[in-house]
Amino acid sequence: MKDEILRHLRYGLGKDAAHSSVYDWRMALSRALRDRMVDHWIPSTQEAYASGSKRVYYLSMEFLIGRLVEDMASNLGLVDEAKAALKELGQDYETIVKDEPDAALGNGGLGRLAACFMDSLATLGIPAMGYGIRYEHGLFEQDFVEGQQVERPETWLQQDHIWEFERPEVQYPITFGGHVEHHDGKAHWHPSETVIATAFDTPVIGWEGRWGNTLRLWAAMPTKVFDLASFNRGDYLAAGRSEALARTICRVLYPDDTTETGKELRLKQEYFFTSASIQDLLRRFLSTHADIRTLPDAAAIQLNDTHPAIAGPELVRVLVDKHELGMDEAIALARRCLGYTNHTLLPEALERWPEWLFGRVLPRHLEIIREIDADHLRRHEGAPKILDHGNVNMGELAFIMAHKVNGVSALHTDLVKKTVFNDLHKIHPQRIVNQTNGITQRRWLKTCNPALSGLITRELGNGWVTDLDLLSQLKSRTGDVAFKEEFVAAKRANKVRLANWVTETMGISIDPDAMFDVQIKRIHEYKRQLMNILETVALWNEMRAHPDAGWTPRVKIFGGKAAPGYHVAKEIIHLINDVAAVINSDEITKDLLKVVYPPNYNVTMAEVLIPAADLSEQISTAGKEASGTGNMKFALNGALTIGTLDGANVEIREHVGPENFFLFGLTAEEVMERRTQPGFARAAIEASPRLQRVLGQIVEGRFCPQDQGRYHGLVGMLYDSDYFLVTCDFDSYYDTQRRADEAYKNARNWAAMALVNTASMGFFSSDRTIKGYAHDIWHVGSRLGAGEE
Ligand code: 26V
Repeated sequence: MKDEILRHLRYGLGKDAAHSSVYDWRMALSRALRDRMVDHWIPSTQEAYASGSKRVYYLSMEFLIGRLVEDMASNLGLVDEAKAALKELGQDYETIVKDEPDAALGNGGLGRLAACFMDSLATLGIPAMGYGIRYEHGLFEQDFVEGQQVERPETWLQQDHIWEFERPEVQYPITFGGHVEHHDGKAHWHPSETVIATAFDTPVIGWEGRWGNTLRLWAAMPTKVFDLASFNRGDYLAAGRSEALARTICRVLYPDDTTETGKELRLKQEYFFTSASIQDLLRRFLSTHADIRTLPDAAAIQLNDTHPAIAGPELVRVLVDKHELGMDEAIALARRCLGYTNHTLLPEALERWPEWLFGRVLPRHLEIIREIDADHLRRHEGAPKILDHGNVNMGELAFIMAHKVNGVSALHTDLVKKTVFNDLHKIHPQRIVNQTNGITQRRWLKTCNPALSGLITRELGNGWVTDLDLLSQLKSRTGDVAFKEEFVAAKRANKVRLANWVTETMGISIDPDAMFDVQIKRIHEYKRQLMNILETVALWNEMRAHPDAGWTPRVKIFGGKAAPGYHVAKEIIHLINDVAAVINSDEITKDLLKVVYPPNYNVTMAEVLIPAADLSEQISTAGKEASGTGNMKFALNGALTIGTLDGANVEIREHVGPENFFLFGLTAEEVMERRTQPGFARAAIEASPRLQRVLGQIVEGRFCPQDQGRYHGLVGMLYDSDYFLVTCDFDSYYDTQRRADEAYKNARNWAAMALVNTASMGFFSSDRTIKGYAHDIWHVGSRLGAGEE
């Protein structure tokens, strides 16, 4: 390893060791690791190709992969070797690891899920390819200026993305606009714009390098650098048009995961990566198969939400316009390839395109969608339509074009059947299935929490790394005082690590023996960070009134970004920061309560916060969080959950047992019922003197004396509408927090509950999730050991 690092330093980077920076060392180390990856990757790729086995194509607009050095070193079993080699070279492994930018090609849960799935697919030896976009700028970086969020562009590609291989030979034209002519019984699309999609491949190597898959991200290039003919004609704009489109199409990840639907560039991004992926998988298929009708035996295409839903019409277009299949046959064939995962019920996040816009960008696809609607209506009278009220409904399109549709937790799948897709579910009662989300324990325990994972491996061996159910053996250890002490010591070490980081980066000192209470996720009204900060103020009031009442000291930790255009979410951020400033400078409560909100929450920060958490905040309005995956990461790392019966919380509680979970709040059914009662919010506030007081303080400007009206709108909204029922759940949330306080005082018992949480998380491995998809939806198997067959 040492020689390899030096070789890359010298011949890859043109540097000598004496004059190398941390960056140079990281590049050299990464290159050395990548070489080893390739040694696993190429045989897997060859095997998949030679065996002709069915492949999974996971189409996702987002892959939130974070840093890769540690993951790659860990999966290859090279961590110790790398550390030792660097040490001999006078370099520190940790420093080098920290130099890597966090690849943030996603917004949140949906993108991180895709990254966990890639790890599990490779570990399970399932031939698969992830397809996405190589954004030049990932999710914006967040800063706080006087407590308010400001966004800065993210620039990860200003450094070499060391893991990828550019594939200039893999290129496809992607066309937009123009018009369609019909003659000789055929459709001819004459597009007005073209860009070239070109591939960049990152190897994804599973545990112990047993199998390797590819994450193929598409970048856009102009067709010709310069259209000389147009230029000479004096058409200067046309000469640069393809160049301009190519430059914008992969420029930036859309940072809004709810409202920013209906933007033309977004539609072009979606079609760009979907069409490239479909062309690519068809080329691969046709290089070894003669009959296009056997495509479903070779390709399972999974749509991560509706963003790639244009895959249905695109596949039909190629089958009909190029391969001359009949429309009905093409639709049926495409359906056998496609699966669709729904990730949200929020109406504002369901994609709809105005028909006029859609037809302008993709005229041929609009015709095909009309045919799909007609075909479906012929078979199912009165069925919901894709084209409705002047809109193209991408949810209906994905549903109708998929042979299986899945929700991401038991409750969510149930609600998908009862609400958004109720009518379609009645027509196709077998189509909707559940695949509860999962997380990869390789990143979310093994690498991010060496203290705990080392202890577990010492006790159980390392089988849990690929079989998380083995953790259940830890359940018998809840009475083992010595083991529990080590379990607690691991948590404490992680808390000290976090406390030091908070002091260094924010200048706030926090006590590692206080309860670390953490809410990290995108800022959204339905996730109710607002309820958390209101509860914080209520607790502070009580602490000030009775400072000697034997309080459990707490550190309230927040992390998360708001979409740049989401005004209310930004107000909530501002309020949290205003409250933090006042509470953190209060002499009376200084040993009892702190509020910490480090800016720029991302995957890397999660890897530090989650192992250090005692209490995990999963407090969404019931029925709104499709699954959640942070909830699983916390429980795996031995945090207890305070949460509602929402998303996967329901299943987490079943697995850990109700006595090891702090449940509160209305159920999804009660939520719907309560909303029908006029004035429910005002009534809830009037019934809660505690909440009234907190809201009064905020309105009076207690936390913003220089700008007293700042939160009038926010508080007014709670009185008048409160769609997410913060007011209704407030008291039960407050009381449950105090139950958590009491429980925390009994350190032994808390440790036992925490241990049961860790021990019960086997089900939430993304390995289990992927096996579910492979069996129920994709009908693919593992190639592990297949070489010796
Ligand atoms: C929607 C849109 C709309 C157009 C602009 C860009 C954009 C980006 C993302 C989305 C989809 C958001 C849906 C989502 O992230 N759902 C989350 O999925 C997680 C994985 O299944 C799940 O754990 C979370 O509960 C769910 O909120």
